[in-house]
Amino acid sequence: MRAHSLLALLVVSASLAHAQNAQISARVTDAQGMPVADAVVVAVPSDGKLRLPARALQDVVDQVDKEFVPKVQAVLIGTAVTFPNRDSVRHQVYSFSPARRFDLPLYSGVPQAVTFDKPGVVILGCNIHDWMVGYVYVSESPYFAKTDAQGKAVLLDLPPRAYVVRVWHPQQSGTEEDTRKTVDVSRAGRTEVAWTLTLKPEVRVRRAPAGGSHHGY
Ligand SMILES: [Cu+2]
Repeated sequence: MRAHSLLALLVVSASLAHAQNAQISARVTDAQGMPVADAVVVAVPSDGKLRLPARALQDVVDQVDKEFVPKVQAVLIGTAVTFPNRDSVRHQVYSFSPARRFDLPLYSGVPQAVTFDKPGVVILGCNIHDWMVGYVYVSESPYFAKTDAQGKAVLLDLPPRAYVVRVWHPQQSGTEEDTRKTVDVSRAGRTEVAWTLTLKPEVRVRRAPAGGSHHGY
C-alpha cells in the first residue's frame, strides 16, 4: 500500500472511531471464583491494523518501602519508563528478560528512563533487595488495561471491529495465548467478557527483618 493511501485510511478510521466507539468490560476470576487483580487485558484488532500514538509515551514504576509500585505496570510499546526511588536506601533495578535487558547503576532519586521497544513481559528485580519483584508488560496494541481489586478492567475508545483479546497475569499457569478470545465490537456500546485463570502460588522471597539491613545501603 502506498503511503498516501495508508494515511487516507488512517484518517477515515480515526473519524469513524470518533463517531462511535466501543468498550470491552473484562472480568477475571481465579479457579475459586475470586477476583484477580493485576491481570493485563490486551485487545488486538483482528485485521492487524494498529494505530499507535504519534509520540512515545512515558510511565513510572516507583520503589516504595523496598517494593515496586505498582507491582505490575502495563505500557504501550515504545514507552519510556522511569524508576524513581522513593526510599532512603539505594536500589539497583535490573531485568534479564529477553524483551528488555537492562541494569541501572545503584541509585537514589530518579535514574534515566528505560525505553521498552519490544512487546512482552519484563521481570524487574533489585540487586540489593532480593524480594523485590515487579513486572512491566509491554503491549503491542494501544488497547489494554489492568484489572482492579474487583478483577475488572475496561478497554475504552475501541474503534468498532473484531478484536482478539487475551489476558496475562504473573501467576497464570497456562500461557497468555491460551486465553485468546475473539470479541466483535462492531456496534458501539459495552461488551462484557470474562476469564477464569488458574493461578500458581506466588513465589515470595523472604524480606529481611524490619530495620535489620546488613548492607550499608
Ligand atoms: Cu532495592
